[in-house]
Amino acid sequence: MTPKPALPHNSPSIDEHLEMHRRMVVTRELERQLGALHKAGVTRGPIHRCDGQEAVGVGATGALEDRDCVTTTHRGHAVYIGKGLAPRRILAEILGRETGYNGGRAGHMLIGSPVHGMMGGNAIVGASIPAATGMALSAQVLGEDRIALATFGDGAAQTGICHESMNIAALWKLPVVFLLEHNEYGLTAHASTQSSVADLYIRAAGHGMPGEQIDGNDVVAVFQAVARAAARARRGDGPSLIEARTYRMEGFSTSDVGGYQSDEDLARWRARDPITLSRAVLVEALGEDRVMDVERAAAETVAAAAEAAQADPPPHFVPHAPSDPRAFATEGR
Ligand SMILES: Cc1ncc(C[n+]2csc(CCOP(=O)(O)OP(=O)(O)O)c2C)c(N)n1
Repeated sequence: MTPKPALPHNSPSIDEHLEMHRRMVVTRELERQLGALHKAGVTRGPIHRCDGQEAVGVGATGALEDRDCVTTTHRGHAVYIGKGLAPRRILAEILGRETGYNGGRAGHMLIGSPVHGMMGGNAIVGASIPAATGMALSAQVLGEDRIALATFGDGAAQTGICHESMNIAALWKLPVVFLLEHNEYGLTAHASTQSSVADLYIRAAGHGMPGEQIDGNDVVAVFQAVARAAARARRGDGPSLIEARTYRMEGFSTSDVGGYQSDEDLARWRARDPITLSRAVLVEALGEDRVMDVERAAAETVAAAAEAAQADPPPHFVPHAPSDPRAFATEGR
């Protein structure tokens, strides 16, 4: 039997770390802008913010190649930014403008950009998991050198389709990484009311694949874990499950009135803010000025993007023939 090549070095360079830091700050600023735009009545429908969870989506996508495919959930802004989508076009999409990635028709939960390997957020809980599994099957069948990564929440981890996907991925050694973003809540229900076990990574053993639990607020730890799992998938050794422990710092969505998260938990996790943790390491290595410059530029980019996107035109609707029943469905909107 040919010996397996040694694992590549899995740590990000300091420049890669700085770029992930920048992307986390962009994501945080995006969330703040969206919160303000929602309050001002500029956005339609609820928005699911990922404040405090930026390290998961950004660190994971930082460890992938551009050609790799990613699926995400209703809370996917960090994944969009991590995969290289532009804040201006994300905001335009959320504001329902023609310049958005999907012509202003996707809203904030369903943004996709196949050229970036961003194969879509998904509002159906659990649905990002079989979608990525299918993309991994496609890569395997076509002999293409790319892997798929599914991000999903602890609520989604309780769905049947999650286990069906993991079972077939492990059986067929599909090149997929299952990244469980455990933020302790599904809607307003704490994870302890939804799962028979507290540590969800142990379920990997039941499917015969490696599983590990990591600090989801440490962007370098997320990068390293996903890099290891991606290398395994690329070697043809099959899937892995990574449980990234983090915490949801805002409500379930902008419609959430809150009151069910304890002040102690919020304070404990606020002290472990992923951007603060990352900044400390970077300031030590690169000096405060360099890091602050990057953060300032990131905030300016998002502020300018929000302004520009609001001035963009609405989607161009093609009128339907009067006999087309869809014409009635859009009447009066
Ligand atoms: C199949 C399905 N069931 C229920 C819902 C309603 N719903 C939307 S988000 C959510 C909770 C999801 O929790 P989790 O997977 O932990 O993600 P989080 O919101 O914490 O990021 C539920 C039940 C849905 N969108 N789809």
